[in-house]
Amino acid sequence: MVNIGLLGDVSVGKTSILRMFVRYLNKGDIENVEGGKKCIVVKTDFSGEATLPGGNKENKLNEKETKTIHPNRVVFREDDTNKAHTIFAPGGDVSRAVIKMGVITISRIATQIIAVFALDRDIEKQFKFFNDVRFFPENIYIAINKLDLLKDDPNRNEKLEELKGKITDFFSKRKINVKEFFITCAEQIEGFEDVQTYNDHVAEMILQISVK
Ligand SMILES: Nc1nc2c(ncn2[C@@H]2O[C@H](COP(=O)(O)OP(=O)(O)OP(=O)(O)O)[C@@H](O)[C@H]2O)c(=O)[nH]1
Ligand SMILES: [Mg+2]
Repeated sequence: MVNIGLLGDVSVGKTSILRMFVRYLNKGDIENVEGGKKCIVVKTDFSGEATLPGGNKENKLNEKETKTIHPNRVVFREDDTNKAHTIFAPGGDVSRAVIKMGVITISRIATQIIAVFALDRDIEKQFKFFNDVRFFPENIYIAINKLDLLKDDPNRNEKLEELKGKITDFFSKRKINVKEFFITCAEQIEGFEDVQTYNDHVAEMILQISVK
């Protein structure tokens, strides 16, 4: 049994990653990804999601419509071994005490942590979130999400490598080792040619970390 915690700053896509994973399980697509196998959703809890007022749906992906107050949770089971795993995704707005409580709780009960970063937000601000998290395992995983935002960028690989370097440095100062980077897209973005590949990475990441 693995408890995975998805941690990261506001709006980096933690809840979207979790929803994407559930979609792969519900549709059976989880069997077709790299390292895939049949898994069943046991339980989902997205009840801690609050709708924000004034959500204008026109520019859906840039307009935040919901925010996680109480941690989202998904329990799933591997069909062959019957092992169950839980994924938790607390909110990122730690300026709210109730959300911060969720982050602290999950950071303590998680046996594996995925630190989620997004390509559309200032990296220093995203690091600041992690300064408030005190309990960390020695080894963590990193998801760099919203890869679609670099879809037409000729310097995509250089930018990713630079970001990976900064993230590795940041955590190594706290004696935390980055085990692996996953580059993801947690939404079904129209007009993004490689969307399937990077959606698949969401499923592959969670599967790889839990099924070991
Ligand atoms: N373009 C793009 N948008 C994304 C991606 N993943 C998530 N989003 C969008 O980013 C916004 C925030 O997503 P959430 O999943 O709610 O982020 P979160 O990290 O759970 O936010 P909090 O829980 O409030 O901290 C939403 O509008 C999502 O549609 C992605 O891969 N690409
Ligand atoms: Mg969320």
